[in-house]
Amino acid sequence: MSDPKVPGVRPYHQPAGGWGALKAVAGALVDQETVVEGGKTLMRANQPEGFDCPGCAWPDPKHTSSFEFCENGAKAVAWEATSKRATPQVFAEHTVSELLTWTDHQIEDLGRLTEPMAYDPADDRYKPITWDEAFARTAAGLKALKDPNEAEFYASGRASNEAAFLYQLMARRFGTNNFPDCSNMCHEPTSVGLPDSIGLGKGSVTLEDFDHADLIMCFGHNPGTNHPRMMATLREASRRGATILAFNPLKERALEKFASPQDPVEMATLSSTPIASAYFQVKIGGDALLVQGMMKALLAMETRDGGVLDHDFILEHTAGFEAVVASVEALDWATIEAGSGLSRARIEEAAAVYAKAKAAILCYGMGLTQHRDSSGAVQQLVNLLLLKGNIGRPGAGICPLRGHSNVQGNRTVGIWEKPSTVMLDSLRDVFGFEPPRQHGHTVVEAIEAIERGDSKVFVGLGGNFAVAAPDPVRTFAAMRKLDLAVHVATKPNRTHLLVGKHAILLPCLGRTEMDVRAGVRQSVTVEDSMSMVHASRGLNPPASEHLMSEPAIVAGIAAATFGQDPLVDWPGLADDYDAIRDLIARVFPGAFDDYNDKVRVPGGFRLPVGPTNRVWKTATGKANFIVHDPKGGDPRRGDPDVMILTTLRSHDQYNTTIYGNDDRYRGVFGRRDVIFANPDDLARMGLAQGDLVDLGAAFDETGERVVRAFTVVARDIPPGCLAAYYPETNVVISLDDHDQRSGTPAYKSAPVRLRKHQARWPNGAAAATAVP
Ligand SMILES: Nc1nc2c(c(=O)[nH]1)N[C@H]1C(S)=C(S)[C@@H](COP(=O)(O)OP(=O)(O)OC[C@H]3O[C@@H](n4cnc5c(=O)[nH]c(N)nc54)[C@H](O)[C@@H]3O)O[C@H]1N2
Ligand SMILES: Nc1nc2c(c(=O)[nH]1)N[C@H]1C(S)=C(S)[C@@H](COP(=O)(O)OP(=O)(O)OC[C@H]3O[C@@H](n4cnc5c(=O)[nH]c(N)nc54)[C@H](O)[C@@H]3O)O[C@H]1N2
Ligand SMILES: [Mo]
Repeated sequence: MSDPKVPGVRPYHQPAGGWGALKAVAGALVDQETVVEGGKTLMRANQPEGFDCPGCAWPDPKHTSSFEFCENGAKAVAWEATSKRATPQVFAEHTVSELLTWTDHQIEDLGRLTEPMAYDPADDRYKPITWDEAFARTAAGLKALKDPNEAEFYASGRASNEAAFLYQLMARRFGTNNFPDCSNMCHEPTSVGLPDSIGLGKGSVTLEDFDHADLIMCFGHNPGTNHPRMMATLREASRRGATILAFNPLKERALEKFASPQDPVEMATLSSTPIASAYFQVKIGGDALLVQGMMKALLAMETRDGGVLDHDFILEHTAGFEAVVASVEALDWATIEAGSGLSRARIEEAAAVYAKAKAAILCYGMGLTQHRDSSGAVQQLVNLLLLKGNIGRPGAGICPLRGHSNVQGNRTVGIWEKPSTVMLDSLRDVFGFEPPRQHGHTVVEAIEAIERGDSKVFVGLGGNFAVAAPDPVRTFAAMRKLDLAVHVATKPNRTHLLVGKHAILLPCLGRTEMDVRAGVRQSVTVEDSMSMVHASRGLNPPASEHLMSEPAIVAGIAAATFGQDPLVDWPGLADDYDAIRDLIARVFPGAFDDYNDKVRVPGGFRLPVGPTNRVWKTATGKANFIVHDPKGGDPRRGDPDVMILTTLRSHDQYNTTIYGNDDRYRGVFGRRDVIFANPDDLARMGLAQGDLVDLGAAFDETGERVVRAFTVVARDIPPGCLAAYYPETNVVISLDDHDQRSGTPAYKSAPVRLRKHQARWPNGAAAATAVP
């Protein structure tokens, strides 16, 4: 289908993985000038004695091979272990306004930050300051606020449990629950949807379950790129004869076939392992209806043949079965087919495979969670599993694929804008202060509060807040209104450059680096997607002698803010992470008992996960079937000219960090300015592959929110659907379009209009019709 006329776009026929992946590892190390160090460092990623790979949250196998190979893990490690340095001299050479004209890639490519710096508005430059000065200014900014709720404490999920715990303690001691965090843009529908269903906002499976499943269903995730170590697991399952079904609007290469770079035979013979047995190209945002269609088909099979549902499980362990049966039976096939983009026959095919499976795992990622109705969609996935008792027994369960390597751990230790009463009471009892009870802001709410002028100070523990968030028109303008922004970071990025009155940059150690405090080499701990907590120890020398660890930076801010604090020994905690872990164990009894002993065992320990053992901490005491409430609705709002855009990661990026411009498995090389569209749609609109197009937010009255002069590429994608890369297309994502219950932005279902590129995009939604 691909047309050779489009420069940089050509079909990629090889399997995912294979020699392409090995070549890419070498390339990543050379690009970042880390050939020797990076190579050595890689061998220690996700090994019992090394550091936790910052690439993703997929767990480590029990019997790790000598080298857990992963191309994108290699890129993440090389990115951090680079020899490039963003020194004060570099910042002296460029004003902030000038740096803002650079691409995201160029800004981060300056390299690792080396010294604390503060923005000097007189000169429009960041200039070095001492750590003491940096802490004093941060404390002064916080103490100047009338109300602690005028501060926002953002966290991106790379911080360790120790750093995250101190961070939430500092902010709550200060008096706020304003913890917008990357989870709010990512798996919040999991944290909101799953507790009502199964009593815990986390996955129920362990890695071993994948050895016992005979069916694995993959909804809306792209593991070849984003969880490459999962490919080894899927490949094993496939070779064992397990069935893998993929549900995704795009045909992702790694879900079709994969060659293991660790398999000498596949590498020598250029062979590969097929992954998905069947591929279902669901329409963007159509998953909840698709799954209800599968349930409807299962119920019909049960009525006809019997033996499909697990009645004992349903009776003993669940509530709400009859209501869901009634609602699914009331749904007509026409609605299901229109909403899912799949025919009844295909949905029945998927249901028949599921009906036969003895043990099934259901995995899902951002394709499920970033829509207007994602918490509800997640609950439909659980319904499907409950029908056949597929939670809480070997080889079965639900498996949300988390994003950042410790995003799940951050939430566990308290980074949460809606903390439980139990946790707050425990903080009170352990530390002797009354924590704030009022719920805080999510990411979207934080941006709205900053925009209104209600929030005046922003502290960021990692991440690239403004670039990751929707609608830069509003978000960037909001950041410029801040009295003070304080960013703890490893590398510079655009968010740091959106300065308001005052801004401070605090350079920290990365996961790969040695962390010595008070003469002792410290280790930190992290939690993976499957609730395994284990230790991580960096081994590289720090990128600069001035760097501080994240726990020490947080403690430094706290000590400057609270002075001689009778309740928390901040300087003492900064020098002894065992002492931080002892406090975590006291605040979360049961979960973290004997924390320090347990993380000293290689491989660590698993936190209690009720659903794994069929313990349901829900209001009914059972797993709940939940009726789908379709009010999230179709973002098209009845306008036939409106198309739906899903925004994706390329193979050469880590969220807002762009390593390079290739997306090998999708056959795109040297560019990111493409939009994938259905060929029939293009023909209907009088467009051809290779045409320059503009993409505008469909309901934007101002006409400002337009992605201009991108190239359209024909792809096998359902009609009415478009796909393009994040963050370049975030300008068309509205801050108002988010999951109604969790607030997660609808990054994967933006209503847009596509038209031939033209000089001006007409103002006003009514004028902005589709291409004639
Ligand atoms: N190398 C690398 N690794 C990463 C990251 C990275 O950027 N780079 N990011 C990390 C983070 S924070 C996260 S959250 C994860 C993200 O990992 P993923 O969840 O895999 O992330 P995405 O690339 O956003 O793509 C999701 C997939 O959903 C599909 N999709 C889009 N819309 C729909 C839909 O409506 N329905 C269905 N069924 N599918 C849909 C897309 O085609 C795509 O294949 O990866 C983590 N790991
Ligand atoms: N359109 C669209 N938008 C999206 C998404 C999407 O799919 N589509 N996905 C959303 C998702 S799932 C997520 S998780 C967010 C990601 O949002 P964020 O987590 O905020 O973004 P990142 O790009 O991961 O952050 C990169 C920055 O983190 C800093 N950093 C890296 N390592 C460390 C470290 O060890 N310590 C510290 N302190 N800083 C570090 C570096 O300075 C780097 O510039 O984006 C969201 N935005
Ligand atoms: Mo994420």
